Amino acid sequence: MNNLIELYGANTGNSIRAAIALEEAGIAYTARKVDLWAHEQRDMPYKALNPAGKVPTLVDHTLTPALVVNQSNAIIQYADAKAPGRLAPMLPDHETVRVFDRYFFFVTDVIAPSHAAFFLRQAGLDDAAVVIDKRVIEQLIFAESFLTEGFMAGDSFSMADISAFTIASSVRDRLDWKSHPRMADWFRAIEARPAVQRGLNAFQ
Ligand SMILES: N[C@@H](CCC(=O)N[C@@H](CS)C(=O)NCC(=O)O)C(=O)O
Repeated sequence: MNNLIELYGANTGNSIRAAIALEEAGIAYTARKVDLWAHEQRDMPYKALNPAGKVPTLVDHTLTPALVVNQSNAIIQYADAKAPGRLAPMLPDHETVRVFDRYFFFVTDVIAPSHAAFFLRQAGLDDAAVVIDKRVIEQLIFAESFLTEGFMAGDSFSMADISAFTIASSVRDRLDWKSHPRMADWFRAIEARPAVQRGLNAFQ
């Protein structure tokens, strides 16, 4: 618990991704639950912190003025900057670049289309959503080829595993795990990490 760093969020992939990053980086914070069903994200006082009315939001009161971060992936990069070496290698070398390369693969090629499919489904455009969902699964399965050294970007846990894990969790019922044993082993190993478990439970 640390009231100096607050993470506002709900039990959704975007918030959990941010919580896992803080946990894995060893950054103390207080989780503040935002009730999406009660539309708290769209009302004051939360909306003053996040004008888009979305979760998560991180507030770091150790800085003056307080630092406010609204994007889950920017929170991951904040955690990496604050605790160097935990979510990506410290040196700007080949390994570091590979971590960012893989991390952005999940952010832009898997998570972003998954959000698009969600909005299409909400708009009743189910056929279009199915096409995008199929692409999400295909891209995720392609990522099994990244797992040559055990993790998504080499032989150590990194932010690439965080982004991959939250999106894989959200489609876990639609993945043919038996046909992708390396992916299944990786998923089990990431899910079993104590910091990941704490992040998964941050907004329960
Ligand atoms: N790109 C943002 C997306 C945030 C987002 O879409 N959050 C959803 C929950 S997963 C939300 O707050 N939805 C509530 C709403 O739209 O009212 C991020 O990665 O943080």
